[in-house]
Amino acid sequence: MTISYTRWPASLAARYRERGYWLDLPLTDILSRHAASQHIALIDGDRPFSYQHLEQSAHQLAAALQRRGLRCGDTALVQLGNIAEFYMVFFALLKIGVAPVNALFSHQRQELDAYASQIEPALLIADRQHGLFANDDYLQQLRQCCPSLRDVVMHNAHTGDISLAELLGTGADDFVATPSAADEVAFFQLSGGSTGTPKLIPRTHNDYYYSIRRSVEVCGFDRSTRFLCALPAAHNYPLSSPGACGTFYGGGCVVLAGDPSASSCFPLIEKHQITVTALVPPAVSLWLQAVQEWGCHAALASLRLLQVGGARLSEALAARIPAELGCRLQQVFGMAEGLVNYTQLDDDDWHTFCTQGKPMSPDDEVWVADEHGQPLPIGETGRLMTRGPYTFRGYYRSPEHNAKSFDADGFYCSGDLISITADGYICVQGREKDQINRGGEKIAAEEIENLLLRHDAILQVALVSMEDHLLGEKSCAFIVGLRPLRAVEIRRYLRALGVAEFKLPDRIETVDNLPLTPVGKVDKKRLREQLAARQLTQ
Ligand code: J2J
Repeated sequence: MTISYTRWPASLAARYRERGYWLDLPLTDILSRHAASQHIALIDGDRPFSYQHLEQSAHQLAAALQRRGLRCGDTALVQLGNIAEFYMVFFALLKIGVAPVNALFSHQRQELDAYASQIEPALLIADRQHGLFANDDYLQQLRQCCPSLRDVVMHNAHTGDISLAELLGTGADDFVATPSAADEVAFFQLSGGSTGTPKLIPRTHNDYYYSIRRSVEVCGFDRSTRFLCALPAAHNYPLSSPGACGTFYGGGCVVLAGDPSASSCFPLIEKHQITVTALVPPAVSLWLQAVQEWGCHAALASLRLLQVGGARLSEALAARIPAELGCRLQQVFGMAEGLVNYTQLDDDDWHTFCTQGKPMSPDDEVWVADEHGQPLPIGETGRLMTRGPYTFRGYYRSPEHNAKSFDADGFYCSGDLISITADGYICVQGREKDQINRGGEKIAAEEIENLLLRHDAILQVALVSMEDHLLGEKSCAFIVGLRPLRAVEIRRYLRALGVAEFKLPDRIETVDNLPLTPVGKVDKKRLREQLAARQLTQ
C-alpha cells in the first residue's frame, strides 16, 4: 500500500536520477551504512549510543511494531522531545514503511487533532510526561475521533501501557525490513503554514536523502563533526540542514540539548567539544548576552561553526557572531517544503552577514515573480518561486491550497519576498504570507483567528505581527468584541482549546472596528503600522 502524494513529472524525476540526486535508497541507509561502527553516534544526557547500538535499537523497535501488525503504507503520529528515542522511533518507522508526522513537543490538542485527522494514523507514539498524556482523557478522545488508531505506545509508560522502552529492547530475529519505495512518502514534515489547519508536507526518501547529503557537502560535516541539537529535534532545520541526519550520514556525533538557552548549551559545548550547532536569531542574542555577562568565551572554544536560520538575522547581530563567539557564521534560509539556501563556508563578510545564502543544489530553480506571476529583473524584490529535486510538489490532501501555492509549471510560491543578487545569493526582504514568525516559530494567523472567532463574545479578529527586539516578531490580536475582553481571558480561552503556548497572542487590542482595504479585506498592513507607531510613542 502506498500513500498518495503529488509526484514530480517524469521528465524531472529522470533528470534528478541521472544527475545522481535521487539514489533510490531508503532514508534508513543513513544509519545502516554505519551499522557496524562502535563510534558514538548520539549522546542524550549521560546516555551515549554507538552507531551499532542506535541501529540495533531501531531494528528491534521496527521488529516489535511489525509483530504488532503495523505495515508499509500505515501512518503514525509521533510526539517526542529531544531524546535519543526520537531518532530510534524515526528510523524504526522508516524501516517498516510507516510514515510518521513528528509533532513538536510544544504542540497541544489542536495541533495533534489536526495532524491526526489528515493522516488517519494507525499508531500513536507519545510521552506520558507531556501534559496531554498525563492521564487518559485526551487519548480516549483521540481514539474516538480517530477510528484508524490501532496501537498506542508510550515513552515513560504507566502501568498497563505498551512501553516504548520495552519494545526497543525486544529480540528481532524474525525481522524483514519493508521500507516504502524510495520515490514514495517516507514521512510528513510540518508546514509553518498560513492557513486555518496546519498543512503537511509529504517527503520522499529520494528527495529528503538528497537534501541531507547535499547539506553535508556544503557544510563540510564528517566523522569529526560534533553537532549540538538544541532546537526541537523534529523540526526540519536541525533534522536535515544538515542537522542530526546529516551528522549521522557523515559518521559524526549528535549531542542533544533540552533547549537553546546559553545555560543549557554552554556546558554541553564544553563537555562534549561541540564543533557546530544550529540556532534561531533570538537564541543568538541570548548567547551574545551570556558571553558578555559571564565572560565565558572559553566554554565555546571547540565551536567552529554557528548556523543561524529560521527567521531574519539582522546584519548587526550577524557581524557580532565571529567577533564575540569566536566561530564562523553560516546563514540558513530553509523551509520544510524543501528549498534550503546556505552562505558558503568561505564567503566574504558581506555575503555572510548580509545575505541568506544561495540555493544548495545546481538544480534548484529559483526566481522572483511580481504580483502577476511575471519574472522580475535581478535585484528587484518580489515573490520567491521555486522547484527542484527536494522541493515538494503539493501539500498532503490539500487540492485547493495547492492550486494557490503552485504555478502551472509546478513552481512553489513560499510566500517569502526576496531579491536575488547578480551572483545568485538570496536576500529575504519580507513576507507576503499571513504568518507571524515568532523567533523562528511560525504562527498561521488564520488558525488562531478561527479559534478566537469561536469565542461567543468575539465578533471580528485579526492577528498581526508586531516588532520585538528579542524575538523579531510577536503576535497581537485586534479584537472587535461584544464586551471588553482582557488578555488573560483570551489566553485562558485559547489554552483551554489546546493551542501550543507560542501561538497565544502576546498582546490583545480591543477595537471598535477593523480597517478594511478597498476590496473589503482586513487591512493588516495598517494594523501593523498602528502598532509600530504606538510602540514608538511608548
Ligand atoms: C528569514 N526567514 C527565514 C532566514 C527561514 C533550515 C532553516 C530554516 C528552516 C525553517 C528549515 C529564514 N531568514 N534565514 O526548514 O531546513 C522563514 C521563511 C521560510 C520559513 C520556513 C530549514 N529561514 N525563514 O525555518 O518550514 O519565511 O523552516 O519560508 O519552519 O521560515 O519555515 P520552516
